[in-house]
Amino acid sequence: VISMSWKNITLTQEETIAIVTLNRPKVLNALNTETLNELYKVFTQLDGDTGIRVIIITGSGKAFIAGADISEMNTYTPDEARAFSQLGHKTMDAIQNTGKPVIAAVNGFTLGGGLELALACDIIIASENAVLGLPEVNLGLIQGFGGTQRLPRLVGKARAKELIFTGEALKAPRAYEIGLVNKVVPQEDLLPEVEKMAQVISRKGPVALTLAKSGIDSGYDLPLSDGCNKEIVAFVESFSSQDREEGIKAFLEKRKPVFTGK
Ligand code: DAK
Repeated sequence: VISMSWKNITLTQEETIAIVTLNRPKVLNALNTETLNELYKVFTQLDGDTGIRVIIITGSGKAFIAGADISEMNTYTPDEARAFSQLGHKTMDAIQNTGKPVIAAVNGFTLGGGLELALACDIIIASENAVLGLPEVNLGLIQGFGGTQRLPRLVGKARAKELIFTGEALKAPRAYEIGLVNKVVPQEDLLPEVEKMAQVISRKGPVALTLAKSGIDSGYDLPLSDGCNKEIVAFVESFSSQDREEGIKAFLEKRKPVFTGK
């Protein structure tokens, strides 16, 4: 991992897994401009780091992220609001579009921009005490970091409208029932469980993971036949990789593969 000092986040590495932790616990890790800029930079760096196979994002203290920073937004002019929303989208896109799987380990309040950030990740695992919602209407706002687009794609239009119109937050078990989170685990098991899943994923072929991720994401909005055509192209690409050569060779030689991500 390229080491750099960050003000609002910390970056640690365990083997090939990077853990990005939001670290402004005094304001429940609220996302201000500086934090979004740091997240954008760290995800861009991790994307280019061949030593990293999986990225985990979590929050320090009693929140994952309690939303965009309300005190910073308080004084925004419409132009500043546009710039802030664009920075947020750029950051969420950097998270969604990295070729590496990203798991959100949501450990408490996951509200507003915090849930929008989790929605840009590939998988969300929640602790039992997590609370997830989009409360922007309480502030007379709508979502600014992709929530009106990513939430309906994940849980369906009617459920997304209910959550966005009422602003009511869901407890983790209900979030699991509607497919918003992949799994709910006891609070003390959250990071160990997420790391376990990250380790499983980190042993798979990196080229295949990248192609599978972009295939699912880019195909999702297309007609089925167009998505399937994209799959053919991606299959050929995986077939042409050294990872595929090694993966099949290792299977036939009854040993574990050593993938290089090439
Ligand atoms: N921003 C800034 N500070 C926050 C914050 C936030 N989102 N959430 C909490 N804090 C601060 C609190 O002000 C408090 O600071 P002090 O009073 O100690 O100085 C500290 O964190 C601890 O919070 P509490 O004392 O309130 O803690 P509690 O356990 O009592 O309550 C809570 C936790 C999460 C229920 C409560 O803090 C809360 O309701 N927070 C606000 C949650 C919320 O409404 N989040 C959504 C934010 S809106 C857009 C771009 C983006 C967005 C929209 C538009 N455009 C550019 C158009 C996105 C909007 C949002 O995310």
